[in-house]
Amino acid sequence: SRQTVTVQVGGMTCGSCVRSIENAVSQLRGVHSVHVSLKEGKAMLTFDPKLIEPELLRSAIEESGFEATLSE
Ligand code: 9UX
Repeated sequence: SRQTVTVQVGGMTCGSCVRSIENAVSQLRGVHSVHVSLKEGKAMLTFDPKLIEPELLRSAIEESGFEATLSE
């Protein structure tokens, strides 16, 4: 199954920030896709809710060095 979530991300200032978040999150088991928008300051993810939950996605982004807040 597939679910979507948006995470508000603070502290991104360049394209390397985007790539580091995409790399970190995409390696987590259960993540189908991740797209990070530098301009909008957010990450949009799809994942299998049986394998991972939104809070772990949020905390992985924070562990990468950014402020991360689940939205909606
Ligand atoms: Mo760019 Mo982002 O020099 O953490 S990598 S600001």
